[in-house]
Amino acid sequence: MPGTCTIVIPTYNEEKNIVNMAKRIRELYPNFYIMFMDDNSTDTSKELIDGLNDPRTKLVTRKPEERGLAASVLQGIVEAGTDYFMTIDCDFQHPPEALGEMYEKMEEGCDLCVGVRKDRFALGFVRWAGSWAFNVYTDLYLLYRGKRPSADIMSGLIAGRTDVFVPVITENWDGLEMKGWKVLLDLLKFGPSDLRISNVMYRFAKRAEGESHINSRVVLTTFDQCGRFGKFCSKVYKKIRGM
Ligand SMILES: Nc1nc2c(ncn2[C@@H]2O[C@H](COP(=O)(O)OP(=O)(O)OP(=O)(O)O)[C@@H](O)[C@H]2O)c(=O)[nH]1
Ligand SMILES: [Mg+2]
Repeated sequence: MPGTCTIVIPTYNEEKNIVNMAKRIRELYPNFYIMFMDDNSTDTSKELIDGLNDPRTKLVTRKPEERGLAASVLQGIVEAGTDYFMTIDCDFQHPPEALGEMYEKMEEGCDLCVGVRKDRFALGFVRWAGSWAFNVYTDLYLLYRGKRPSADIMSGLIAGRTDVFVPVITENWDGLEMKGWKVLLDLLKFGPSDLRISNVMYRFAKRAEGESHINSRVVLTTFDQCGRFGKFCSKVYKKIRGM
């Protein structure tokens, strides 16, 4: 029997994209479940999803005191209840078409499949350079811990087996970075060292509609995920930026 799959989508004020995303996924993958993990958006996201009346699509309104992109994704994975989970942003920077190839990789028997951006320059030079430097840094950190590195640690497009990762998440809940953005780093850091990992290349696009929520805290939280030296870097970064 083919594996069941839930697409977990973190959202905050995505009313301009949310219906298009739900409809596109439904068009491409009639059997997948869709879970929007919404951090109390102040726009009409909830009404729009309710209005779709799709039994396989739901919007979960999260507790306000637990707000966080990573926390939303981690909760979604735990609550998915299917064989596989996949995560994708709601702004079409990740192409929903890539999910099909990732699903095939999961069916072939891998534990984790990572969407790897093949055109990271589209982010602009500064973000490309930052992303590259972080990748090298986190790879070294993961290797030091005896864990598998990743070709694109900053990727938010990932798929995994729930039977592998739900225990990883629930058993390490207190050590996970909830306010951060880089869930993949924690899944690799706390996951088994012999994970079977596949990559799928994809073209990273510009945000379709609406506003970006990224800010310099992403740098801090990612450093915070990387042990004592990472926390030290985070302090230095805060001092430099006067935060
Ligand atoms: N649940 C939840 N989702 C969030 C939060 N902040 C952002 N998101 C969602 O996470 C996804 C990625 O956020 P973006 O603002 O696009 O961040 P980004 O892609 O790193 O940055 P850009 O490249 O500038 O778009 C989107 O689907 C957002 O709606 C949050 O605090 N909680
Ligand atoms: Mg985005």
